[in-house]
Amino acid sequence: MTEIEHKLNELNINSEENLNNEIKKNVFPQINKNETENNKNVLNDSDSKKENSNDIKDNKNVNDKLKNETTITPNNNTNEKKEHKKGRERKHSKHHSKKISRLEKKKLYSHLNIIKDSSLESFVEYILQNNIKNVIVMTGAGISTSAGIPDFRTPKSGLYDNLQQYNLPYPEAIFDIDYFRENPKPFLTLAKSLYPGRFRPTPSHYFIKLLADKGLLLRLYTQNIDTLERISGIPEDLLIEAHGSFNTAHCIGQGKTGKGNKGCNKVYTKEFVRDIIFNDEIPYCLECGGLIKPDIVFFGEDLPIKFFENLENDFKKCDLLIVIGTSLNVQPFCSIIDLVSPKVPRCLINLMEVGVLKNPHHGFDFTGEYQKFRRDAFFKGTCDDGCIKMAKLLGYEDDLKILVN
Ligand code: CNA
Repeated sequence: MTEIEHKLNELNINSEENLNNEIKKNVFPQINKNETENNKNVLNDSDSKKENSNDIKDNKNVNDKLKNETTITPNNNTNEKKEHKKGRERKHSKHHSKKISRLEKKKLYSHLNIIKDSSLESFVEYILQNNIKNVIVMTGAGISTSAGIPDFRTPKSGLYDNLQQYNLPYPEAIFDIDYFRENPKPFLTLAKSLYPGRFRPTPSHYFIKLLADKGLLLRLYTQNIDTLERISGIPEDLLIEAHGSFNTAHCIGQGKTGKGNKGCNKVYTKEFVRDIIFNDEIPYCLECGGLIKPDIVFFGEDLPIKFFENLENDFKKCDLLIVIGTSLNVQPFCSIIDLVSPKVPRCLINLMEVGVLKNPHHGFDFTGEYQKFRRDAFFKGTCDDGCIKMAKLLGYEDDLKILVN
């Protein structure tokens, strides 16, 4: 039974409805910590998630386990036994308490090294030597910055550093559903700068499309809302827009008609909404007068059903995970990297190292110090450089060029 099956069985998760809450409460223990105020199914921004209350307990278990496994066996030479009894006893008890580090253990037992080291080259070597069929790619705003769309958190260029003009009570308010109902203007103004239509997919998007063309892509889980995955031609059934997208919009009520109106859910196209917001007006429902909101998941809203419908099976099947251009700061998305089996290789392509929790079960472990199997690789650089390099190492360089051009 895989780790995820075991976890989900233990939790008795048998309904989709419960999955979101159960994952947050149990599969991702660090989420509990973040959810002091809001216990609903929400997209939860958690800049502080990286501290993990399980660290101490987990590390103790690991050390206990290593201690048992590294016990020195008594020497069989009887004479030596007699002559050096005292000394040996001292030695014996000393060795009993000796703990060897994860790294030392990996030097001794080569099967613990799924990939040789944390380089992209070693990661690709693994792909070439194994029959990889079910790749999951997880992406964030970093794959679209070279298209001209700013991310959230990069200092200076990121959206969070450029919100002064909106006079917000706090930066995240721009994506807060309650704030939007009261004051939709800031989000709609920002939406104009992100709205689909003006931007082209990047080499990173096309690299993922290439994986789909090669029949290797099991699923792309993206946090992005810019629809560039669709434009690159990644088939819709392989795509999960975990935080929604501008592709559609619907009536959420209130608006002109006041708080009593809960909305009629009427669906609108992105073209309908675009024409209105590009005229600096607020889109209202033609049926009930409620506010129309692009189908982007705001803080305080549920993730799309499609995310939960596929999560369990996908991560059970996954035999390779590639994470590109995300700060891994938003829950529950950031924690799903832990759902693949502990032997499945994972690669992060990002400007900076993220998602390292120094924990035997959670987060990345690029140094091989914390988790049982060494399987994580890191390419430090732009998403496009990392994807182009990976394509080259895989022998897909020409195919990628054709797609990009
Ligand atoms: P983020 O928190 O802003 O993190 C982006 C990460 O990408 C950071 O670690 C950066 O260092 C890294 N990065 C930025 N540019 C590059 C580059 N060229 N090459 C390599 N790495 C790079 O954004 P996340 O996606 O992690 O956060 C999730 C939020 C962001 C989701 O809710 C999205 O909806 C939201 N968002 C989406 C878009 C978009 O759709 N393009 C734009 C801005 C924000």
